[in-house]
Amino acid sequence: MTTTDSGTQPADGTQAPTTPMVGIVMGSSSDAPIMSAAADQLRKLGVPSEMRVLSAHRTPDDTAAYARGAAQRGIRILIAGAGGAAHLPGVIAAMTDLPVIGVPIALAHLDGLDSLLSIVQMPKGVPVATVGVNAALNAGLLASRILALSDDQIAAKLTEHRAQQADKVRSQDTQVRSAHNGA
Ligand code: RP5
Repeated sequence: MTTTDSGTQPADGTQAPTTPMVGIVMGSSSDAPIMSAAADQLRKLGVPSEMRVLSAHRTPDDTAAYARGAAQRGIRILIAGAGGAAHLPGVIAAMTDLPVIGVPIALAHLDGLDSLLSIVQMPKGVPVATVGVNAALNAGLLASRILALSDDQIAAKLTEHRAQQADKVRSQDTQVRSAHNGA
């Protein structure tokens, strides 16, 4: 699946580039309800992405092929989510020089602590930038911030996003103050 922001298409009818810049991978389709938040956030910021189910344990050869070929296909950042013995982000980081963002997924047992520790405690020399448990939205934002260093359009959308976020909190502040302080 490739997702792009149709709102960024030029008015002259030409197609904006849709080559995925971010690869979103997950260990099982059961992770998709969480990981789709990364794709949604990227789409809102006009960042094309692709999604794959690849398992470090169950399809190790496919995972290796994907990790080794991603940079050559134009992927700039990888977001990898997995739960339990969550080795997918680390295994991918071992096979590419692209930045890898890990998303620990909470499963039925251990509340995601197992996934978090599996992803965050990487050995020296093989970094994975780990976001919070189930925090796929933040993974999408972090990937966008990295891309924005060399892309003015993404940078502008991020600035707008942060301003909208601030507006929401200010409006909450107004409501709470009015309800509790009578002001
Ligand atoms: C992990 O095992 C996957 O990332 C998923 O979070 C978990 C459970 O997978 P399924 O049993 O739902 O396929 O590898």
